[in-house]
This record gives sequence, C-alpha cells and structure tokens, in this order.
Amino acid sequence: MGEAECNPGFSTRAAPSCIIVRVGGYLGETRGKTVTLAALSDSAQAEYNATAIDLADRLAAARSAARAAGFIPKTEDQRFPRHNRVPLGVAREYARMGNRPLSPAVAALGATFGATFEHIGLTLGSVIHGVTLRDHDDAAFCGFLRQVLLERKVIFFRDQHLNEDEQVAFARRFGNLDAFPFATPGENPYIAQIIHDHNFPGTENSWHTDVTWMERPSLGSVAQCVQLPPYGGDTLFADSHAAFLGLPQDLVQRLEGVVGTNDYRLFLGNAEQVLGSALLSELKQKIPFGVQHPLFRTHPETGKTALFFNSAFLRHDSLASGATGEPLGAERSLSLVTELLQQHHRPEYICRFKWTEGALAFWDNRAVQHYAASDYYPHRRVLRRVTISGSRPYYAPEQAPAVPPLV
Ligand SMILES: O=C(O)CCC(=O)C(=O)O
Ligand SMILES: [Fe+2]
Repeated sequence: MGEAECNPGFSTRAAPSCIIVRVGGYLGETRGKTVTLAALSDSAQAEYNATAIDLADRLAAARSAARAAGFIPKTEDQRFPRHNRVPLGVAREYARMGNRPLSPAVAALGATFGATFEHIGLTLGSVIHGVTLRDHDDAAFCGFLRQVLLERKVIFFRDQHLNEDEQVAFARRFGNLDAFPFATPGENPYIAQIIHDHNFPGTENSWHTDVTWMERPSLGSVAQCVQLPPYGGDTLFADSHAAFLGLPQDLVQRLEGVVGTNDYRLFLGNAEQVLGSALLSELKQKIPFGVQHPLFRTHPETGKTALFFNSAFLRHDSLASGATGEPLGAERSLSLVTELLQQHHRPEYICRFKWTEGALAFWDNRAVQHYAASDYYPHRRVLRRVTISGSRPYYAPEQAPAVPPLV
C-alpha cells in the first residue's frame, strides 16, 4: 500500500531489518521487530494542545514576573553554563574586539580606498568589496589590508581574476614567500595548484592550519579560485582564538605548556615506490621531518592565544611537556588530541565562504583553522595558493590582551 492510501498522518516504510512507523510527524524506529504507534485521536490531540498552550502562558508569566523582580542571569557562569562554553568563547572574543566586527579606525581607513565590508561571521571573515587588487601596490593599501586581516582573521575579495604572477606579487607585499614542495607548482614556482577531480578527490577536508611541519609555519595563505564545481566546494574557517577562549577550564589546564610533534608523512603516502628511496632520503635530509610546536600559540602581532594544531600533521601520540620535554605518554596524548579535535568544528566558531571564480581568500594561519569541504566529487575544482613566510610559534600568555567583562 502506498503512502497516499494510508490514513493521513500515519504511514509505514519497511526495510529488511527495520520498520519505521510515522505517526503525525513523529518517527518511531525499532530494529528487527514491528512496532505499532497509535496516533492520538483528534480529541486527545486537542486536549494535549490546550494543556500545552495554557502551560506556555503561565510559564511565560512566571518568568517575566521573576525578571521584573530582578532574577536575570548576571554572571558569566549563569549565562553560559559550564557544560556549554562554546558560546562563551565567541562572546569573549567578540568582547575583546570591542563588541563590533571591525574597529571604526580601520573601517574609516577602508573608506578612503572605496572599500566596503560584508562581515560573514561575528568574530571572523569579511568580504572586502569595492577594491581591485591589481590596481594597488602601495604600502598604505597593504597596511590597511593587514589591519583588516589582523582584526577579521580571514578576508575575501571577489572578481579579482589575478594571473599567477599577479597573485604571487600580491602575496609578496605581505612578506617573503614559502615555496611549497608537495604540490604541483604553477608556471610561477610560488604557486601551489590545488586540483581535485574524479581521479583525485578533495583531501583538505580536515580542520587544520597550514604547514605545521615547517619550523616556521607560514603566516598566511592567499588562495584564488580558478575553477568551481557546479555545487559545493566551500571552504570553512574557524576562529582559533574563540576556540581557545571557549575551552573547558580543565582542558586549558591539561594543555597549558604542552607541545606536539608535526611532520609531513601525509604527503609521503607510497613515497618509496613513487619517489624512490634516494629522493625520499634527500627530502627528509633537507626538510626536517618532525618539528615541535606548542598547542597554545601566541599570535606574534596581536598577542592573542590561539588553539594551534594541524590534525593531519600532528602526531597524535607525541604530546609532551614544553618545559621538561617529558612525553605525556601515548595514552594521555591520544586522549587529549581526541578532545582537541572536537574544538574547531563547532559551528559557532565557523564562517563559511562560498567561492566564485576569481575570488580570493587571504587567511591568517596564526588565527584560524580551515576545512575545504570535499562535497563535489566527481566534479573538478581548482584553486591556486601562495603562502607567506611566518615565524617560529611560541606561547607567552602574559601577552594576551585581557578579555573585558561581558556586557
Ligand atoms: O581547497 C581549499 O579550499 C583550501 C585547501 C587548503 O587547505 C589550503 O589551500 O591550504
Ligand atoms: Fe590548508
């Protein structure tokens, strides 16, 4: 019998080991046996709704009477209960930003260049409209972009369509560049091509900050979309400062001063067969294989602490005390990393950028993690990336600007 022939509000779907019975929008499920859920009669449903409506009115009246008598949550702990610190992380970071997405001084500076801002997240991510990057190579404009990047952590531009050399020249205005040994270079050797299709599905779909296998991981990356899949292919960015501020207090204590070892094993795969052992050993000789970084990183320009790791490059069993070098041991290390990996993916920390061809993203690797949604297979997606040289990560909590009391 098809659903159309059933009683309205009651339908059954049978699968070999599972019977699902739907009653008035409620889905009951059991495995391996048939259940029957009786729909409420019309009169019982009406009686239930009358009771619920009456209760809703009385509860709302009681709450507003309590508010009038001064019972409103006042402390941080009352507003943000300990079991749910994620919104608190965002609120604290936003408070530290002055409870506005961008400082008036930087917004005013932007206006002098004809820039307008579309903020796509509360604490991170702004599309800067009204500027054509190839027209600007002056220090004042780059200083402005640097300020916006420091405040917004990741910035975007649409319809730039820079060629390889122009993209490299743009990135170079913000520092030296790191060539990338593990991707196919473009015609310009500072371009890393990120190409995915039916033979090579997207692989950057894990939360990470770039190139933590380097002793001095890149300051930031500048990526431009060259070819879009028909659907999907967005890149998500998560605020590593808010993620730090939203950590449960006991996890902060357990991670304080902890370092982890990062390496580029991900890129080696079946390297012995593909590269040959001579090239492989030359590679490991020239690029250190296994470098330690702190999990809490001080941003060298803002002083803010970030939760800093790359889930793919960090050796999950490698955590150690930064002070003594003593390993935490595999079991403790793995369990801490399991907790770490749950932080950045909370939607509250995230903004999501929908690419258009010719759009450009510039992210601060010291302030955000990113995740390229691999949701467009078998279609082709092409990005070009340039990375700007960074500095050795360190942790100096005394440099962190204070978080003001929440309003
Ligand atoms: O493909 C993307 O959106 C970003 C890939 C990535 O992780 C990177 O370029 O660092
Ligand atoms: Fe990346």
